[in-house]
Order: sequence, then structure tokens, then C-alpha cells
Amino acid sequence: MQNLQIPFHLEQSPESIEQWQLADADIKLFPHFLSTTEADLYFNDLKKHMPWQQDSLNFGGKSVLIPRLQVWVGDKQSRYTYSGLSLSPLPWTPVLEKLRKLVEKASNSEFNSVLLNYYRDGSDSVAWHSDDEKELGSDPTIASLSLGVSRYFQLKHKTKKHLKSSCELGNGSLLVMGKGVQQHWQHQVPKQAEVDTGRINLTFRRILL
Ligand SMILES: O=C(O)CCC(=O)C(=O)O
Repeated sequence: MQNLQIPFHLEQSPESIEQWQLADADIKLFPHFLSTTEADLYFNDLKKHMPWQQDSLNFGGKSVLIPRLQVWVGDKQSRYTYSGLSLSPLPWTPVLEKLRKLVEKASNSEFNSVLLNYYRDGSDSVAWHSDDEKELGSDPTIASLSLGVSRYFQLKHKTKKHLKSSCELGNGSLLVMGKGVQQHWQHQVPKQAEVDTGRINLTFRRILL
């Protein structure tokens, strides 16, 4: 990990940012936040060096493996608990620090932790949920960086049931989920049988200490 030559990063021009029209929410997509060369380097480095693990969640007293691998990284105090799973953070690495700085600048936010998800192929997924745990505060900004193969990202409104949206999150894209997204919407990454390569997603978060 220490040997990764950090690639040169070009600033985004305002025209390359897509403001997404989503009711009750503020969401922005930078489709080419990282160049393909940068994104490939980060993907390969993280895939190889992160201590990926497949955690289990408790459903009605039964322990079920989640359909993806993950790692939780952050400042010392930033414990995170979701669906009964309690994660204590691994320390920041130079590569993740570098990505955090780039993402903080683009999203105009500060983060003290990141959840890395590794979807090994299209049979890995994440089910409908919102990131609305109390340690994230009432209306958090979460910045989601995608590396590797493109996957669908779907959203549905919690109360206005006819409202749905989706996009593809490609290699090097950054999705900034701002005010209202977690409060009013749920999201998921569905299974995609035709996908036979991997994707790593990093959601940068701020845990209230
Ligand atoms: O992989 C993604 O794009 C979404 C990940 C996600 O929903 C999460 O980490 O809470």
C-alpha cells in the first residue's frame, strides 16, 4: 500500500457535475471524478491491500452473511453500528487519506470515517436502506466514490411511493448525497447477474463523537 504512486488528480470543471433532480433532497453526481487510470490504480490497490471481511447480520435470531465484503476505517472513536452489527474502525491508510482529501474538497464537507464495500461480482449487492443511524446525525452528507465495474444505484422515496430514480455509478464516479437523501429516500445496489467483475464503493461519513 505504501508504494502506490498517487496519481495526478485533475480538478472537476463545474460543467462536469450533474445536479440530479430528486424531490426533498440534494444530490450531485460527478461522473468522472477520477480518471480511468486513477480509478483503476486505486481499485487494484484497495482490492489487494484492504483486510476485507464478510460480516453477518442478525435476522430474527438467525445470523446471515451479508452479500459483499467490507471494511470500516476511521478516526479512533468512530464506531458505527447498523442492523445490529457494531464496527470499530481500522486506522486511515495513506491511500484512504488521499481519497478523503479529494472527496472532502469536492463535496465541501468533512468526514472522519469511510465504509468500504467490495462487490466481488453481480451476485453481491446491498439491499434497500437509508444511512440514518443516530451516530450520523439527523441529516448527514455522505459522499460515495465508486471504483471498478459500473453498477446500478436505485432510489425510492420513503413516503411518496411513486417516486423512484436510478443511475449507473461508473468507475471513478462520485455521488454526493446531501440534505434530505437519507431522511426521505432509501437506496440499494441490486444484484446484476450479467456482471462478472468487481466494484469497490467507499462511502465517506461523519460520525458524531
Ligand atoms: O455501493 C454503493 O453504491 C452504496 C453503498 C451503500 O449503500 C452503503 O454503504 O450504505
